Amino acid sequence: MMTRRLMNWAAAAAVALLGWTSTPSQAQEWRGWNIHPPDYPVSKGMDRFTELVAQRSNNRIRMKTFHSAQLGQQDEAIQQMRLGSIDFAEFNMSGLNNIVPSTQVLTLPFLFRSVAHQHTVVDGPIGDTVAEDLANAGIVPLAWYDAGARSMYTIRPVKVPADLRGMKIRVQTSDLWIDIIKALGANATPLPFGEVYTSLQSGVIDGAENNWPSYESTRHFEVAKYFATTEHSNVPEVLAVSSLRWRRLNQADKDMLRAAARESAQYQRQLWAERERVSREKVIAGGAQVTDITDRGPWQQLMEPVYKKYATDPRMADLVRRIRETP
Ligand code: GTR
Repeated sequence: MMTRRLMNWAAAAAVALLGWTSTPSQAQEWRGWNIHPPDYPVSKGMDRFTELVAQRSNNRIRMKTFHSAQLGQQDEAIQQMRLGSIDFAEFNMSGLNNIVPSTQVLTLPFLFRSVAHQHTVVDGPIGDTVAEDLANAGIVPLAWYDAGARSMYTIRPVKVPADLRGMKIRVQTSDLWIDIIKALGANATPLPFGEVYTSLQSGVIDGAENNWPSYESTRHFEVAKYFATTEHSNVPEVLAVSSLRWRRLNQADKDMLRAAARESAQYQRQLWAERERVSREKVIAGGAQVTDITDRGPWQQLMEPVYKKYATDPRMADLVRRIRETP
């Protein structure tokens, strides 16, 4: 039987060992995933984050972000984060919908009333709840990034939902997104982001949906020039760390990383608002035909079955209610 003294010694040794695995002096190299090119607001936000962390850790935590999906497409990157072969990343909630159900709530169509409303929700207790669920799935969110409103763009003009009927619309890997597109009367085709341009070109799909900056940076406007401002979802994004990496950090490093991520999010949000305007101008100059949807009522009404399927489970219904009640 262990004596009390021996037990104390064993506990102290365990604590020392834990401390050793995260000794402050040990240099660490972190690999980061990003889907966007280096000049995109997300990329600049991530660069700001890694600079702040390098400064504040005296170069002990050295992070390198591989921009432009160099480490693979989104679905692979999510798996790699959960396995710890990618240490940090910036993800849109849509790709996480099938893995962490509460992310579906933040993806639901026509839910957020404004950018300010969305910031209050994600930066508050509701955002924390979703973040906790993500952390339990191996992805620890540190800060929420903006991704604006997503709209439809197609190879033929779309003014009312009926115009979409029978069209093949690209979606991310998400059952919720498949159901949103179905509810609009179109056919959903899940495809990686990096395959959308050629799929539009070859006729595999007739359209996709995204925000102004992605429509512009990917040059999708060259092959699907009709953009209808449906603004059907304001699904946000997170800057996150693999939980395998996170668990090995001491509290001081965790606090430092969180603060740096939040500062980078402030910067990313400023860049985002500006880039939305610039991208809109660029695509119009490049030949995009914009249909301004002024009455979103008919689009919104079609989303009833989506809410029935995804927002009636008591936990989801409660989150939706709390989001709606958030001023
Ligand atoms: C972009 C988003 C990416 C990815 C992409 C897509 O707007 O920033 O993370 O979700 O859309 O549609 O695959």
